[in-house]
Amino acid sequence: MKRILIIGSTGQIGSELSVRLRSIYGDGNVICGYFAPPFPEGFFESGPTVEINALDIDQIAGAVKKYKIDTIYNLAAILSATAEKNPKLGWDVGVGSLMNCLDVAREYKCGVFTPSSIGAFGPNTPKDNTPQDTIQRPNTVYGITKVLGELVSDYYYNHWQVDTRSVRFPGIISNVTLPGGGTTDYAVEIFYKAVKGEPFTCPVKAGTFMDMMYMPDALDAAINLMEADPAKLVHRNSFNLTAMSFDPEMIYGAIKKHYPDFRMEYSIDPLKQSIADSWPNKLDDSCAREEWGWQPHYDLEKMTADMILKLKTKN
Ligand code: AKB
Repeated sequence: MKRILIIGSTGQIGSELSVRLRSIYGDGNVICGYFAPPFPEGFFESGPTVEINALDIDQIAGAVKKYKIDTIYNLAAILSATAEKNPKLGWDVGVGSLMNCLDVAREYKCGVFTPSSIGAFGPNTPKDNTPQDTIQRPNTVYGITKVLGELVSDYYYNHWQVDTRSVRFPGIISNVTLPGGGTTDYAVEIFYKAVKGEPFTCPVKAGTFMDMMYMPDALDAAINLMEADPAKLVHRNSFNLTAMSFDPEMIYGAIKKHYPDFRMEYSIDPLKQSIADSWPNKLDDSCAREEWGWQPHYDLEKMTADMILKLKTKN
């Protein structure tokens, strides 16, 4: 049975990944590292927790040693728009937390999962059916840290056999914990407004296509990659992934099928628009499909129905 440490377990992905991992590997085998509130309901009662600042290598090493960890999910992140506003913080967290995890993993022989992103691509990357291996010259701090993360993770695997694995997540849409400071966050926020019966102001233009994914598929991706037969992995850091690609008009249209009176207007955020314009429209994720059986279950319509159902139940 795996012994897992999640760093950043209270964030958008961590708060749901921790529940899923505990249902698979047992509550006591998944240690939730936390840094700052807010804490999900029942967080401290549902299994072991440990306070960890991802920039403090001793805290990570201490937890790995104490709990006999063999797998680290490193989810500490400053998302793209926030990192552009505070590049030093973006750089420190994006690079520092990963380097700490890799060094601890090397010493204690752990596997490491790290999310990369569609942000690892840049304006001169092919925009449609973006290949697995292609030009990566991002022009954001977030993207630069993601490319560095991919390369250094491969380095630790090739030189020291650290079992590093990673996916390039698209925008993740979820109904438990809100994301914060991302360029794709609008695709989450729009649902909260629709369910409340309020109009939505979209920060990116019609015609801005980005890859997206519903949280249950994102959790499957992380877990299935970490369970994949290493002999079948040609790539490691990092796999292209997608589940759907849409622009604001398409998600608006999908929501309007449930709420015909819902209204969306545009007020363009120049920073988010410029980041979105530098990212691909749609990735080619065939390597993930071939090497470890990646298969998303939610398209735009199915995700929209489920998001609305879950948010209505929450309100
Ligand atoms: C962001 O928008 O910064 C993230 C991402 C796509 O990596 N959601």
